[in-house]
Amino acid sequence: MRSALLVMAAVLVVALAPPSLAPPAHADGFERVLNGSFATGKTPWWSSGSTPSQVDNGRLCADVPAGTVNPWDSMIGQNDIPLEAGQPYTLRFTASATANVTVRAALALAVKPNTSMFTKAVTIGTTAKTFTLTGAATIATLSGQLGFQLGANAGAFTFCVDDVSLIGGAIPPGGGHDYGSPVRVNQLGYLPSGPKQASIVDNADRPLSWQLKDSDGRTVATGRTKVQGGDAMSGDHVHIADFSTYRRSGHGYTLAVGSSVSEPFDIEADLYDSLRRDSLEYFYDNRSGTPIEAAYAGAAYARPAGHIGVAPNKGDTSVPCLPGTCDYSLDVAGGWYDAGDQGKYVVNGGLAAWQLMDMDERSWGRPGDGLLAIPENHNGIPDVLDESRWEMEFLLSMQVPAGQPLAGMVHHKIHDLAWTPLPTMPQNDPQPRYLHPPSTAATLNLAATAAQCARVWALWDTAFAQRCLTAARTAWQAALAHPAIYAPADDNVGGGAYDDTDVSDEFSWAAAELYATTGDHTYLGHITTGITSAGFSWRDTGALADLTIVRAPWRFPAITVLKARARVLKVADGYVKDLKSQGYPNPYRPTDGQYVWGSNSATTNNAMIIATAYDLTGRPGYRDAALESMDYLLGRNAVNQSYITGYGERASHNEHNRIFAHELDPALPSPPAGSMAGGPNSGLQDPVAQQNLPGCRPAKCYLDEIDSYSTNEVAINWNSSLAWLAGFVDSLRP
Ligand code: 9MR
Repeated sequence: MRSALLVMAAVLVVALAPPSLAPPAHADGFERVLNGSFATGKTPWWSSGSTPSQVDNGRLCADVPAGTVNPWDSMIGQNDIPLEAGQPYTLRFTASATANVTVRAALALAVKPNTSMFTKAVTIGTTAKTFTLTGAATIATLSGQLGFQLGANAGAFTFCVDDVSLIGGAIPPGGGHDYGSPVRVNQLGYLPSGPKQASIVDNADRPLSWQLKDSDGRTVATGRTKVQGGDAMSGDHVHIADFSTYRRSGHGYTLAVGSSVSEPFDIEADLYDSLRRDSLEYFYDNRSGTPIEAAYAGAAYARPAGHIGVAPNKGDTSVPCLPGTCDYSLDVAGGWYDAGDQGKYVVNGGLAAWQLMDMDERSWGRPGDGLLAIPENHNGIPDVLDESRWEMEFLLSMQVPAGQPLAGMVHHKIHDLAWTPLPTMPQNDPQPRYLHPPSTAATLNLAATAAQCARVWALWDTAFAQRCLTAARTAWQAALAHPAIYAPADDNVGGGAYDDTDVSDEFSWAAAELYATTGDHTYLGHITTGITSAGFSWRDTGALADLTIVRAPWRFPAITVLKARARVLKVADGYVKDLKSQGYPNPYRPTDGQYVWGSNSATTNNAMIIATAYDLTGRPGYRDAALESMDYLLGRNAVNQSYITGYGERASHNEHNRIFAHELDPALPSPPAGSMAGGPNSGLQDPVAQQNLPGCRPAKCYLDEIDSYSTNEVAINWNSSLAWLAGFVDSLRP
């Protein structure tokens, strides 16, 4: 049967027709190619390294070199095409070349073992012709590849293609998602003394009966749901079951509604103990410039040091500026890799380091040393400070040295010249890396975090604290002298842009940190921002001024503290209301109805503000909302997904990452336990999302696929926020 299918798949019909003919009979199927007319440029089409390609007169044209041996030595193509096993597909395209050549159109698996579904040779001449080829897919995958193999022809030539279409499949684009049980719970579990709720997708407009069952299937509690109703962000009609009064610890509970049963969960006081450690140990696994040792990370995550100036690496011990921008090099080894890429960015690294240092300041150095599996865990210093110092040292190294133009300013970022493929281990990255020009935002980020560093390290290492303070003051002065140097939005090849053209919030945050550390009144007048319902992110840091004020209130004038406190509570109240107003307990409810890139970090950052309100007031409503935010992240959501690797039955594990690229190479691990996926994103900025999520409601715009970088990346500033929240909920233990 299998071989019969394969034979059928190989039988292809080739028809030649002029481009103007009416649509063929297959037009009732679904289009699977993105931008087949090249109307929006080249993306997401690619060409192999030897084959430069560009859009020319609305066609994609590739310059094929002479002398290639195999057809696949020179290619253009498109990946991330969803294919269904056994379904017929019709490929249609119009092509011409500067010589008479043989070209193979191939539908294959883009990932190992690169199985071919069909490959057909056609002869292309100098006059444009339209070709129609049909065949069947043999494998169900979201990682299909349509490729034009241009190699193994005699001389060099140019090949141009237009109006590419691949029609087929039964699942409509955006459909076919299996979200499992309609009964959605925190798949890790609940605290015995905490709120315990489930969200149930059901169209009934009357309450439904629920049963809480223990691991033996015995019913231990029953009740009726509350009809929450239509949920705007997911489009689901949702009921809520509340079993908070059940407080007995145990493993393997389930919640049943009718014939539907939830994923299993625990009720335990130490529920968050391992998550608070795993979410912090994520940073060790992402350290640059040092070997990652099996003794700490586990054998699967051990790897040689990346970017320490050893071939094929071209960084990071002596990194030059982008040509023409300055004429020195800096040793910027160390720090954490940002995300799925191996760039290092000051504004993002700064926020992540800030959140870790804030964890320490919140807990007064407890629980301290020995918490984490990292090399510094027996040095008498809190591990969370040790880990944040790994980044802090890198941030300090990005400051322009004295005597150079723009001295005291801070380089915005350092990253590869071009994007590397997935997977790429850091020690194998052959790309040249450059320092990108200083920006005011990066400079103020260093001013803020280095001032905080001076404060938290004063107790442990006065020399380091002093180094941080000097750097912070120098950066502040440099930013005042150069208040409007912005990182450009289009500097996004080989690394992210992290562009920001409003730094009034960074000035305010840095001033708050500098004042908190020094008590120097010159900074006070520069604190101009207060927290608003917009929350905070790497780009919008104004709210952090208020968080610093309420963190160290004795360092600020009483009236400043009173006002900051009132603002924090007001914003937290709004988030609690947002959480309660939704079918799934998310403290993030964007007013424009669109989820941002990294929406899960909006959830955790907003939950951090709610948790801060709890620290300030002790009101149980804030504690419960912070816990329920964890419910959302761990599975009580529109896609029944735990967004945290290693936690929950349906947990994300294919996040976009060059190191932990298990989905592409089974020999590599998935991201380590305690990694948080970016989460649903209305923007659909990557081809996998565009292929599989068109029309998605905001809370459902998510795919656990490695190529979906706009919904499923990991990042240091997201994990720092998760770590903060995990530390908070764990600290609620009696
Ligand atoms: O987190 C960033 C998000 O706010 C932006 O919208 C997005 C596009 O510019 O970039 C995100 O940051 C990415 C960065 O540019 C490169 N490294 C991976 C980051 C996470 O996706």
